[in-house]
Amino acid sequence: AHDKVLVGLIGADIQRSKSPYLHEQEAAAAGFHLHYQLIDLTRLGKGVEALPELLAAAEACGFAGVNITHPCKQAVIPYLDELSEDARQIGAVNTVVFRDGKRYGHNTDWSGFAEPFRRHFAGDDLRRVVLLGAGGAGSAVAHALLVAGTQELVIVDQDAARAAGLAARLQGFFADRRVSGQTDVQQAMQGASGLVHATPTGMYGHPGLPLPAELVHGGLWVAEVVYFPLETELLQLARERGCRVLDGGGMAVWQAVGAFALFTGRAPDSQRMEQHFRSM
Ligand code: SKM
Repeated sequence: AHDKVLVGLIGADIQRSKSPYLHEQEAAAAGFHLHYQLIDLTRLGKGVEALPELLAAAEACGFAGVNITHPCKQAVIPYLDELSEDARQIGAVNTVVFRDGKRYGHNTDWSGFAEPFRRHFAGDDLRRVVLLGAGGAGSAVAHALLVAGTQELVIVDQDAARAAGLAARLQGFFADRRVSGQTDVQQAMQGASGLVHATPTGMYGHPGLPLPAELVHGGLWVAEVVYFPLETELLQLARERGCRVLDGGGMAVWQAVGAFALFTGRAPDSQRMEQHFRSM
């Protein structure tokens, strides 16, 4: 095929995104041309209100689809024709496919977390999992943790209403589990079997630990969503304490694996994409 596949990313402040490289390298390795265009609201001096105009422009230009990131993952929903069941449950979209004049919304963030999680922590204790962060990444990860079989999920967020709201929403879809919201991390961690971190703390520009160090002990498994840097303060501490750990790189790669397949209709080589990612 001599056609070039056009895809992109709509969001604010996205100049450091690794998506262009990940998608373009994978297409090149698979023997076709793909261009991944950053459509950066910050650069354009626009806000989420520009979404309908930017979606229409991408569609008119023949894009196969676009990824959607902060702050547009919820705002994009009214402009779509159809939503996948998982995107509907999560209430957020990170991948829009344009096909036959229609816009289809998907969420590959949750599957992006679920796949490396399944590979890495297969058979680990899912009795009581604490999730830090009820924002965009947190919502997708919470869904993934319940799909993976978590019995009791405790969602901690400084914003009590946000934690409780996400918990109530998910409880409705997973009636046989226990899902609760909480602001007190110390209380949440009592009896926890695993810990997942989905707040910005630990990212470049937001240094620090997302919970008191004394709450991290060797009996926990610890999964991180932050991937910039890959080795966060939390992961360093968890390793020192003897925890089994999973870094945020897996989710970053696997959300792209899912989006690439949706955009192009071809299954990418996930191992090759992971190698590309880790060599960046
Ligand atoms: O959900 C992903 C999105 O698909 C791509 C992205 C990026 O390139 O920064 C971040 C996440 O929101």
